[in-house]
Amino acid sequence: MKHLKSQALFERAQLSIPGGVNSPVRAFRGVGGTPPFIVRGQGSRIYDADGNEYIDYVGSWGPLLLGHRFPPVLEALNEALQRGTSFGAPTEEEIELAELIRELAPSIEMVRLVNSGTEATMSALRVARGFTGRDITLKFEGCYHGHVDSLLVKAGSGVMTLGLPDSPGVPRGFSDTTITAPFNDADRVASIFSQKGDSIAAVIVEPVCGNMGCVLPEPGFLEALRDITVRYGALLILDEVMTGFRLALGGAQGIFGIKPDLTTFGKVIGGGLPIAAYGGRKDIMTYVAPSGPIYQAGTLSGNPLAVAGGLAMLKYLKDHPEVFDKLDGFTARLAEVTPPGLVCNRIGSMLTWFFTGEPVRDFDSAQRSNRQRFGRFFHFMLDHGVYLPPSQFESLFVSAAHTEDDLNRTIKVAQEAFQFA
Ligand code: KE4
Repeated sequence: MKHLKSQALFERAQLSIPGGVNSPVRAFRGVGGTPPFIVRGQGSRIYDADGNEYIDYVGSWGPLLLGHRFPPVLEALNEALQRGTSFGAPTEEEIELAELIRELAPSIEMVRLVNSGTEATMSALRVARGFTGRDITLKFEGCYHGHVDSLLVKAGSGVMTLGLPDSPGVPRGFSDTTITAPFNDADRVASIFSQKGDSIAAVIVEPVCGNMGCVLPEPGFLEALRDITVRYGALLILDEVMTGFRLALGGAQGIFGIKPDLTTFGKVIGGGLPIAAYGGRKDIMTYVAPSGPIYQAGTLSGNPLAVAGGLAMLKYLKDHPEVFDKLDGFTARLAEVTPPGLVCNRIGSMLTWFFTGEPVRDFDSAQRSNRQRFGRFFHFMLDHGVYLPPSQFESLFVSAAHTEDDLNRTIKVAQEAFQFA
């Protein structure tokens, strides 16, 4: 494959944009090489500046559950565009989207729309602290909740990919308010609560991790978090920015039967437009300004175009729940390609191939994967037209736009790529 145009664009981009990208993980630092500059997408495919075509398993890092340029989303956007792009005033469509989120995710009694997953988790934490009057947050190593100052502590995703211990610029006072524990370690959580439980405002967790690669909760882990937060009067925040409306209509909380106090959403609910949300118990959410004293705001929150995209996505998923079974079956067949000696974690349309022989159940075991082998695997796949997330510590995403042909080609290339890597 030729990449001359992308190489020239990447060099030019680095003169004006840090690392040449507007989000670090896009720079291919985790796998080396030059990121293709994408010019368009259609269904399951993306096309780069050199005319190369790829089967896309990144899907904009999760939003494109229904593929690129999904017609109902495009139609909704075009219709909204005829009426304007932004008003900074309430609209009926924001009510519709809030009502639909409440209908599909029963733990949500009230919801506030924001513009990114980071904004959603940052706001949810502030609400948890304000509601409980406590300052401490418990998060899990390898979980990533956006670039919120206090959560950039042993975070996953790009932080893990770049091997950054944490991020400079986060004042000690912020990181001191965050305690971390290994994912799937309920005993450690219990020990932390026995010492500090009365000062913990919230536990925030990805119910299924996607940001250290795909790592599932072991039986009883999420239930243990629910029990202990109730016992100590702390809030349980499920960060479903990635899993929400991707793993199931009701998200991971529906699959695992966990009722959190607050939930954050993003990605899928915007259908590729910048939108996210946080919400949950009404008695908590009424503390949010202007109904309560906890301040949170946003110029473009509830933006009409983003809301139109989100409504089209969620309405389609509500009317076509069979999509989730298709995604699960498709991804299961991908998992069957995993060669002996390697690990594949997957659930629904999320999957990660780990280049390790041991089970991957937390940050430490994920870290022991062979990044060099993953890099070789990644580039073999890319050179053969299969575009995976450029990091061992991310999850790939299957979309409803992927076809039998996509699957068969991906399986064929992956079998060769595993041999090569
Ligand atoms: P954003 O601020 O990037 O919209 O969302 C942050 C976020 C919060 N919570 C979870 C569980 C997330 O996965 C994310 C963002 N996910 C990464 C991919 N692992 C976004 C990709 C990127 O940083 O460019």
